[in-house]
Amino acid sequence: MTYSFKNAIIRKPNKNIQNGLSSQNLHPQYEIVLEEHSNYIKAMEKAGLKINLLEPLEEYPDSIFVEDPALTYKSSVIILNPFDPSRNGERDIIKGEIKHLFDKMLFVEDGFVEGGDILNINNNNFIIGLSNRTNKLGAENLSKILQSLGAKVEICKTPYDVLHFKSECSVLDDDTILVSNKMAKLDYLKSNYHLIELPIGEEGAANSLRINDKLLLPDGFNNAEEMLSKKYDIIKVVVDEIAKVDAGLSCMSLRW
Ligand code: CIR
Repeated sequence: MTYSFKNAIIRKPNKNIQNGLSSQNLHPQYEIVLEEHSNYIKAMEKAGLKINLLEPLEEYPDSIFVEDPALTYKSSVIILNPFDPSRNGERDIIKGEIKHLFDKMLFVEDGFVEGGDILNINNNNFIIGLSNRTNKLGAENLSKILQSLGAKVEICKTPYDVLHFKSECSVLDDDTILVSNKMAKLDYLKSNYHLIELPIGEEGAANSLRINDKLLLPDGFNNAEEMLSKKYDIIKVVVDEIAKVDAGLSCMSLRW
């Protein structure tokens, strides 16, 4: 099952988070981010995860978003290649910090690919979304690595105005994906999976996190909550401050 996890890697926020990349030029306050982050960790623990906490990296404002420089798959970890120069160096640091947690470490050497553009659907099928952060070369190189580990991979396009493929979709069950209305239009998703579409205005809820028997849902999306609480045991997590740097629930951890 894609959502059956025991462990997570999370990095403590750094005081420079106010200088993180932000499409709206917003600057989150460190103290508020810290509070949101601490509640995020509590929610992950409640969902049954053991947390491996990494130290903050002041020189990398976006480094709490550990999902982007690495990808876990089975007992392996693949070190990716973040596109933005302000983030690329994160890969060289995280590889030394997490190596001991996995049996095998593999590397995407050429082309750019960020974890936010990679959707693991049922531990067998991956979608890599081409975006402003993930290019064809990076996606193809990652695809080769994943295939060598036994996975099937489809390379799709992230809608042009969505930062990462997973900014607006997430796995709910092995064949069910929660999507924004934009993502619901993608042919590959439509024809292969059962999609649950969120109402317009609640796109942010699509970056939810199914972990074991819980569904972590960003706070503030009432329709999404009402819809999903019929089937899922929801933990609401406030990410309003972190959202100022275009981030949500999935990007703050690596799960396996
Ligand atoms: C960035 O633009 O790289 C960060 N401010 C946000 C990264 C969010 N990551 C993700 O959705 N996987």
